[in-house]
Amino acid sequence: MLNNAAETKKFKSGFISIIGRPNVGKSTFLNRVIGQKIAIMSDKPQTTRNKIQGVLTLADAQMIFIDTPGIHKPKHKLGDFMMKVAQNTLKEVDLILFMVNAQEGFGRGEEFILEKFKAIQTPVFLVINKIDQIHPDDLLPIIESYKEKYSFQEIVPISALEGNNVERLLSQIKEILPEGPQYYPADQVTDHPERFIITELIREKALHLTREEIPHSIAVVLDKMEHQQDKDLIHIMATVIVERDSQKGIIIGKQGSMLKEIGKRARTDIENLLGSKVFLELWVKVQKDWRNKMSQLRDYGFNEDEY
Ligand SMILES: Nc1nc2c(ncn2[C@@H]2O[C@H](COP(=O)(O)OP(=O)(O)OP(=O)(O)O)[C@@H](O)[C@H]2O)c(=O)[nH]1
Ligand SMILES: [Mg+2]
Repeated sequence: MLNNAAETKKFKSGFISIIGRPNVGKSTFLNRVIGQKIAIMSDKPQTTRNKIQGVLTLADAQMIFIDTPGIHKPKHKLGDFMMKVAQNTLKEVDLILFMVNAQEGFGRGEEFILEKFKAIQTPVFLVINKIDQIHPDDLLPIIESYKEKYSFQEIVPISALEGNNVERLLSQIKEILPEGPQYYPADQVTDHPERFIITELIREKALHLTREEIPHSIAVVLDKMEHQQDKDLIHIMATVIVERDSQKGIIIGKQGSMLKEIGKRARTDIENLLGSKVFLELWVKVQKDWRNKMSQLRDYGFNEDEY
C-alpha cells in the first residue's frame, strides 16, 4: 500500500459558531467566506433571525459556520427566540468566533456575552471586525483591552467587508479543528433550503428601503414557487406580513412604487441564487402583533424545536 503525504494528512472538519452583538458584521463575514450570499445583511441591528449554516469545503478540511442572531437583551417573543438560538449553538460547536466591532469600545453587551462563555469549554477566537474603519494605531489598545477580559485562543483583526486578513483567520481555524468527516457534499454551501433564502432576500430589500419603524415588523412568506417550462422562468408568489395598516401603506408606497422597488431588487438576487429567470409577485398583509404570537411565529419559519 502506498503511504504518500496525501494519505497521512487527515481531513479536518468542525462547526464554528459566529457570535456577537447585533450589527457587528457576522453575516457579512459568513457570506465573504462562502463566496455567496446566503445570509442577508443590513445596517439595522437584529437582521439575522434564524440560525444559518454556511459550509466551506477545502481539499483537506470542511468548516461549517453557524451565523446567529446578534445577542442582545430581548424585548419581545421574537427577541427571546433569537437569543435562545444564539446561546444554544455555543455548547455543541468546536470553536466560537466572538465578533466585535473595532469602532466600538468594550461595553455591557460584550461583557454579557463573555459571561456566557465562562460556563462552557469551547475555545473562543476574538475577531475584531471593521478594521477598515479605524486607524491602525488604534488597534493595539483594543487588543490589549480584550486580552484582560478573557483568555482567547486567538485574537484576529479583520475586515469582513473588504476581506482583509480573512484568509489568515481561516487558516487559524483549520489549525484547531479536529480530524473529522466531510459532513456535507463539497458543492453544498448551506443547510437552508432555497425557499428560506428567497424569503430572506425579499425581507432584506424591505429592510434596506424602509426606515426604522418597519424593519422588525415584517416577515415574508413564500406562497408559491413554480417552474413554468413554456416560458423558461420560475414564478414566485410571496407575501410580506406587517403588523399595522400604516406599515402596509409604507411597504406598498405611492401607487405601489415601494413594493415594486422591493420586488425589482429582490428579483435580481433571487435570479442569481436560482440561476434562472424569475417572475416575482409580491403581496402585503397585515397580521396584528405577529411577533408576540408564538403560533404565528412558527408559521413564519421561526421554529424553536429545530434548535
Ligand atoms: N466598514 C465595514 N462595514 C462592515 C464590515 N462588516 C460588516 N459591515 C457592515 O455592517 C453592517 C451590519 O452587517 P451584518 O453582516 O448584517 O451584521 P450582523 O452582525 O450579521 O447583524 P445582525 O444579524 O443584526 O446581528 C452592514 O451594513 C455591513 O455592510 C466591515 O468589515 N467593514
Ligand atoms: Mg446577521
